[in-house]
Amino acid sequence: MKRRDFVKVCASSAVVGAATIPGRVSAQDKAVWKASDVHPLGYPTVEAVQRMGKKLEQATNGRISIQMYPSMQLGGEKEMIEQAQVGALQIARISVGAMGPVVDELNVFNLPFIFRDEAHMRKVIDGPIGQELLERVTASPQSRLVVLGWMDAGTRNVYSNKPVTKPEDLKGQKIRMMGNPLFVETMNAMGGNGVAMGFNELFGALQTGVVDGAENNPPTLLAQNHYQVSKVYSLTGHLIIPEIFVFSKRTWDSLSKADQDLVRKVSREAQLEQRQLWDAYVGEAETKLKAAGIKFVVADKPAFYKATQPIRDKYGAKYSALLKRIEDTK
Ligand code: GTR
Repeated sequence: MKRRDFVKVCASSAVVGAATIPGRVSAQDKAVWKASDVHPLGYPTVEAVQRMGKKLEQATNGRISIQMYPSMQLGGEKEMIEQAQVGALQIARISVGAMGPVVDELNVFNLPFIFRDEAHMRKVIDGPIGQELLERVTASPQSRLVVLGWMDAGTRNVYSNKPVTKPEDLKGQKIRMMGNPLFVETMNAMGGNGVAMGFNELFGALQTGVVDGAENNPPTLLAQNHYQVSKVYSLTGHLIIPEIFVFSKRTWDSLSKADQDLVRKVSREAQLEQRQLWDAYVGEAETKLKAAGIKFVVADKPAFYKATQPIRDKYGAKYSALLKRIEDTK
C-alpha cells in the first residue's frame, strides 16, 4: 500500500469505527494507541515515547499500549497534527515549528536567536513560561490537542554544499525551511532564498537539487541521511526550537481520570528521559557526521543576528511582554 493510501485508511478508520476509538473501549478491553514521529527508531524522541508505552503497558497490565509509527509512515508533521485532531492518532511528537501555525503564541519560540543558547531555552521551557505555553495550547479551542510535554531538539544550523560563514554566502542558495512564513522570511533575511517544504519531501528535494540545502540539528542531519547529499554544516545557530508531544483531545476526553493521570505521569518521565537520550545522541551524531566527512564550519553568528533583527521586530512586537520575560530568564 502506498503511504498516502495508508494514511487515508488510518484517518477513515478513526471516523467510521467509533467503536474502535481507543478511548471508548471498556476498561476490560485493550487499547492500542497510535504514536507517530517523523524520525526513525532509535532517535531520542521515538525512543522516549516507546519507553513511555512500555510503562503504560506495565502499569495497566497490558490494557493500554502504544504502537509507534516512526519515519514519517503517517506523513509529515502537518498530517500528524491533523490526524491527532480527529483522533486517528493518539500521540504525535512534533516540532514547535509545525505548531506555530496552529497556536500563534508558540511562534515566540520560532523567532531567530530568541534564546541565548540551549541552556537558556531549557530554563525557559522548564520554568513558568514553558508551563503557561503548554497550558495555553491545551486550552486553545483550535488546537484540539492535549500537550503532554516538551522535548529537546538542540540548535539548527544551515547545511548545503557550500560553507556559509556570513549572510552573503547564502546569496542564491535555496534553503528548505519548515512550513511557516516566519521561517521563510528568516532565511531570506539571513541572505538566502527560503523555500517552505514538508519534511517528508526534503530528502528527495536535496537529492534532485530542488533545494540547495536545509537547516537542522546534527541528529536530524544524520538520522534523515541528509548528510549523504549535503556535505557542509555551517554553525549559524539561528534557531533553537523545542518540540512537544501531544495527545488527541478527542481520545483524551474519553479516558478515565485515572488513565489521564497515568499518562501525565509517564509523560513527565518521558520528557526527562528524552533530554538524557538527546544529550548522548547529539555527541554521537556529531562524531558520526565528522567521520563521514561532513565539514563543520564556524559562522559569524553576530552577523546573522543583525541580519534577522527585522524578523524579531516584525513578529515579536505582539509578544513583547513574553519576550522580555524570556530575556530576563537567567
Ligand atoms: C527536526 C524535528 C522534526 C521536524 C524537522 C523539520 O529537527 O525533530 O520534528 O520538525 O526538524 O525540519 O521539519
